[in-house]
Formats: sequence, C-alpha cells, structure tokens
Amino acid sequence: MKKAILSAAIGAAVLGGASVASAATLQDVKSKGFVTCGVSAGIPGFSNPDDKGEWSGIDVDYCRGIATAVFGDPSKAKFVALSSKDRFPALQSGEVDVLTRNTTWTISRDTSLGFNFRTVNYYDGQGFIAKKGLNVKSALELSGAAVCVQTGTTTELNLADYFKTNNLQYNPVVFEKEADATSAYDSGRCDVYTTDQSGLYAIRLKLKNPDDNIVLPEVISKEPLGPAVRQGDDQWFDIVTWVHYAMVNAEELGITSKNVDEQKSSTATSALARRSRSSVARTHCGPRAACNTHRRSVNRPHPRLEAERRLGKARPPI
Ligand SMILES: N[C@@H](CCC(=O)N[C@@H](CS)C(=O)NCC(=O)O)C(=O)O
Repeated sequence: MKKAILSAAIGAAVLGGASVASAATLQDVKSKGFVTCGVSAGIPGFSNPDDKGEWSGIDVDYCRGIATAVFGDPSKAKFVALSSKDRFPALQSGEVDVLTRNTTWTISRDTSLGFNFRTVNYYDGQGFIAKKGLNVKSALELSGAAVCVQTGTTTELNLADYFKTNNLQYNPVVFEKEADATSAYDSGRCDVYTTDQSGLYAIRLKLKNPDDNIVLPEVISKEPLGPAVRQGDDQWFDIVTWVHYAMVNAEELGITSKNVDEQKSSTATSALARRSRSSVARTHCGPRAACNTHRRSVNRPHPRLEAERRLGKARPPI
C-alpha cells in the first residue's frame, strides 16, 4: 500500500493541532495496536472473506490504507462483519473505529445519527435482479411481486417510494442478513431481490445458477457510498478523509505498492516530476508534444481541489 503518502497524510493531520479531546479515536487505535473497521459480511468487490478468512475488496483496502497511515502496516487492520442494521449502532458505540462499508451518504446519517462522511468512493444506485424465467424486462412489470430486501437500508425506503410513485403493488420480504435474503431469493421465496446495483452483481455470483438471473435496467436511486466516522473527532475524520485522497492521488500519479519505495527514495519532489516517471506518464507521453500537453494539464489546479478550496469543505451530495 502507498505507505509514503499515507504516512504523510497522518503527519499532516496530527501536526494540524487537533485538541486532546478530539484525538480520542487515534489514541484508542494506537493503544490497542490496530484499527477496527466495520464491513459487510460478504459482498464480493467490497468486502469478502475467502476460505482462509482473508478479506479482500475496496472497503477492506480502505481499512488497510488507514492502518498503513497510522502504523505503517496494512496488517494492523481488523474487520468486523456488520449487517445493514447493526452497522450504525456499532459505529456509535465505538465497537468499530470507522465504517468502511458500502454505506450511502444521506442527510439523516450525516446529521441525526451523528456521523461524518466527506468522500464518495463508489457512486451506486438501486436496482432489481429477477429470474430470467419470470420473463420480466423492466421493473415497471413487477406489480404484485414478492421483493426480497434487507432492513436498515436506504433500499427499503427507495423500494416503497418507487412502487408508490409508479402505482404498483408489492410484497416486501424483509431480512436482517444479506445471506438469508440471498438464499430466500435463490430458493424462489421472492420474485426479485433489490439492493444497490453493485450488490446485485456481487450477489448474482453467489447464486446456484448466476446466468439464470438478470439485473433489470432501472436504476431507481442515487447511492453515493463512502466511509463514515463518528462526529466530534476532527483529527480522525481528517485521517480517514486524507487516506481517501492519498489513494486517489497515488492512482493519478501512478504510485503503487510495487514502486512506492522507488518513488519515495527519489530526489525529485514535485508531483509533475513523479508523474513524468510514472507508468501513467510513460503510457500517455510518447511524442514530446503529447507530453507537453499532458504537463500543462497537470500544472492546472485539479478542478475538485479548486472547488473544495472555494467552498472550504467538500459539500455532501443531496
Ligand atoms: N447502500 C445502501 C445498502 C447497503 C447494504 O447494506 N446493502 C446490503 C445488500 S448488498 C449489504 O451490503 N449487505 C451485506 C451485509 O449485511 O453483510 C445503504 O447504505 O443503506
């Protein structure tokens, strides 16, 4: 993992002068010797344990990124599998230090539940999966359907809105655990299953006959997913936020776990110089003219950073 920039991220956050009271999570994490992240129990691509209990996925990588920022060691990340319903109490109570779990950034979670979100790492949207044998081509043909859905989600609320708006009847079959919802759908207890589209494709992999199932074309909601922390701990919030940006920037600069040490020991200091040696630059800068065009764009302020500078803080999506 991108140790150099992740260490720089935490350095900046700590030197930023956070008060002792607001440093609670970092101190707790340091005293116990690992960071605890709340993740989904098994959504391939986000967080999924293999037969040996080894986790993988983007949410797992985020947690390892935070562990690297704090300890310089990605193995100091521990994962707690949380159902949709359990994830918020787990963060509120301190059972986990951060939710790096496919969780939609909403106004109520950001305000009344007492959490802070600042970055989106996956733009999702809710959809439906159906058995091909049902011969349904559109969600608008689902009137009267039994719909498997997981409780404690935005999914449940969007489902009600969508069917009401379109004057359709439905029977919700509600589960607390994703595994139970998936097997109920697979065994034919529901006609369709609804969740974020990413989740539908992940769940399809777990079905007995994945190819017998089709994801319908409608995307009925906007689900910006991102990490969440408890309100009231600015220092920890900054660390989690800048782990995100460090990883985005590393990707833009072509810094990977394989070349980070080489990049770190280099005498060149500017992002421009780093980029010119990165694989991104080598791929894109063949002829000199093309490189020059590329470099001019690198010298301009990044639109996102420029917008954030003007706003003072990134605005959450509505
Ligand atoms: N993005 C929605 C839904 C997220 C969600 O929890 N999806 C389910 C279905 S894919 C899930 O991840 N379940 C995994 C689990 O409970 O372990 C939300 O934040 O409410």
